[in-house]
Amino acid sequence: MKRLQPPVPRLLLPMAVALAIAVAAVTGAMAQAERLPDGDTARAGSGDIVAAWYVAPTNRYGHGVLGDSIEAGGLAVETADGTTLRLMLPQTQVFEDITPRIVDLDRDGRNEIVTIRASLTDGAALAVYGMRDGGLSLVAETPEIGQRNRWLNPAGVLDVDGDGVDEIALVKTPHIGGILEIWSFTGETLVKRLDHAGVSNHAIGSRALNLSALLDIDGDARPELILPDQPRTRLLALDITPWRVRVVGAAALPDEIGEIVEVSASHLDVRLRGGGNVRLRVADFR
Ligand SMILES: [Ca+2]
Ligand SMILES: [Ca+2]
Ligand SMILES: [Ca+2]
Repeated sequence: MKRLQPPVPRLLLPMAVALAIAVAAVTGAMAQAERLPDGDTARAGSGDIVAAWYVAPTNRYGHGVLGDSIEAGGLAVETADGTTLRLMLPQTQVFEDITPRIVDLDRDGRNEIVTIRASLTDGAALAVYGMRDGGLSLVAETPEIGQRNRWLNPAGVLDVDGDGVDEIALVKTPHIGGILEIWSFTGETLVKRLDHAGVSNHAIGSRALNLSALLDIDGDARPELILPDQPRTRLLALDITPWRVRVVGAAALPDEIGEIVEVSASHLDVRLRGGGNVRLRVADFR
């Protein structure tokens, strides 16, 4: 004869379920608040968003080009009044990035958060977030590259056409034949203006994403975009005008670039991948 389980008191079962749900909710909230382990907090001195960082570490993508296969499932911001807001991605996406970038692209006093967001099936897109109607929302995005495990890395912002709104420079697929793309932000969308092959601003497996800079090498008060060539052993000075790119200078490096660590009006300091730093002056690009 089958032994009967002692009946669970009627009130205890709902309480146990409620407790389990509450524990799951707290655990879930903690997981959502947990920071990306190798990410930093971006900060801004003015505007509606004063800080931004990635949260909700996840290994659901497994591409692993940024030093580990832990990417972020969410974006957190702190607003000027001290409120923390979080935006969680669907399970089909991650932020394949380390630290978000805060910039007021259109100088309207509302900061844009520029991110690298990847789809598990279609690879990376550049996605811009901001405060809309009191909440943190997607504002504009490029199309995804269209293939899993394809990545892109932003290279900087500059107002190419002088309309008061910064364009975004990015390098698509920097590991397998990088292509510089320039995108204009309209406030609601991103519009591609040009592309230019033969550059790279990331070494696969590296956590260093800053391999580009703005530097006026010819003294015309318009900065050139400084970007490594495909082997990353030369820095190219690119003059970008609406809408074309010209290589107007180049400086050779003794070793592959690791990262640009300092930029002034007269020079760049470059950390080499194999160790050691080198200073490149404006004249080195002529
Ligand atoms: Ca803005
Ligand atoms: Ca512009
Ligand atoms: Ca210039």
